[in-house]
Amino acid sequence: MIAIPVLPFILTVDLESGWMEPHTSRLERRASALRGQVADAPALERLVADGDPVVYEVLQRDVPEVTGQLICCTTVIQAGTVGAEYFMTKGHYHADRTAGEVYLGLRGRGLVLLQNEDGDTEELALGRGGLAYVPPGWAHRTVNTGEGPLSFLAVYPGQAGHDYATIEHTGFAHRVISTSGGPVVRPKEAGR
Ligand code: M6P
Ligand code: ZN
Repeated sequence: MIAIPVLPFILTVDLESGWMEPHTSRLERRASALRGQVADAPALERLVADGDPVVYEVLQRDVPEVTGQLICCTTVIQAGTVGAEYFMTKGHYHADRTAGEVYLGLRGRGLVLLQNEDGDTEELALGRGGLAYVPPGWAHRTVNTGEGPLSFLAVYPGQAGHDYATIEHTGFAHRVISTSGGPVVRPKEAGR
């Protein structure tokens, strides 16, 4: 494949809202996109029936999805819960397991859940100014544990691709639950 040349460009990222200009794509994921991923499926179906709210959106400046390019995007996850489980991204491995990623926290508070195919798991607290490093081969999901939107900038290799199927099949090993004492990370097997 011959890569289309990309000229240098500058993007403006609003450090509060995460809004990126000029973006060339905008992806919205609604509650229904989390089907099969949450502990409380009936709570999710109530949310879907009640208007299927946007849980998060991704603004991106597209570049060719090839080695050497860097994809830059911002994600804004709304505050909220499905049952007791905080709003979160679907999460994915990169189809190219040699591709890592960095997240720079802009606004709000959250956790990045990570796991690899050897069964290792990690969680990273993400807040304004925090840079979360996702090594190659680690699935990653971001959870908004705050009371307002969580926004962050992501940069990852052009050829990375998104593999959703592998992690949908196994699920993430941990859930992040809202309790009276604050956010708690629980093993998935513990249910709600
Ligand atoms: C970050 C990046 C994107 C990803 C987005 C939403 O911005 O990791 O590549 O698309 O979060 O996450 P997901 O693709 O898991 O829905
Ligand atoms: Zn990624």
